[in-house]
Amino acid sequence: MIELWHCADARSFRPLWALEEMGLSYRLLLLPFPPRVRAPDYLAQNPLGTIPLLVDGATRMTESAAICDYLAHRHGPSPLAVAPDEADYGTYLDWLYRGEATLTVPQTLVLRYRVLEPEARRVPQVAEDYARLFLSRLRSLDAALADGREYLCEDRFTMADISVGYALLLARTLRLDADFPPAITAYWQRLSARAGYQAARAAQRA
Ligand SMILES: N[C@@H](CCC(=O)N[C@@H](CS)C(=O)NCC(=O)O)C(=O)O
Repeated sequence: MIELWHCADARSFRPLWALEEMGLSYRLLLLPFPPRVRAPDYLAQNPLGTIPLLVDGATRMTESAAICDYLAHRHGPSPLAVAPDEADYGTYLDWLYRGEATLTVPQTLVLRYRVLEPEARRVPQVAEDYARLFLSRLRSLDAALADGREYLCEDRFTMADISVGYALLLARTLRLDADFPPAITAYWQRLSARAGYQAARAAQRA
């Protein structure tokens, strides 16, 4: 049985969403955030203290976007991955990685320096600068959606949409979504209306 270690609405939401989209069986282990501090026993499972951790037999993975691609291949074949012989393979990999490295990382500075740190250690200037950086990086997404496409690759929903969709979910949590361009708002509404997304939200509530 696949095991996913998860904190509500954290990056482990990507693999949770992917598991639901694929209809795979899994066991969800919910932790308080941050587990490093509030569930120190978890360090025995993942010395980084970060989530996600996916355990699948002898496989242990801690990168959310990589886990999505892994699930589609190891437990596929699945249309949620784009294969090397498809036209959008490179575009798929770019969005899969960009969702995390380019779109989520700047938001983590906003989260830390606007929300998580105790009042005395908050740094409004850092939070504001990285919020602006995130919003400027959304230009690549707005441009990709400008031709009216529903999803990022191959005219179908893929793990690339989950990777980028999570960045948009985090932006909503941080209230950065008021500045989304209309095409991104519509894209987000499409993603969040999916049964797989709704099932993942229900799973983390349970
Ligand atoms: N690049 C990793 C980042 C994992 C990560 O930093 N997760 C955050 C939650 S969103 C975390 O566990 N933070 C708690 C900590 O650093 O102690 C991924 O995409 O999974």
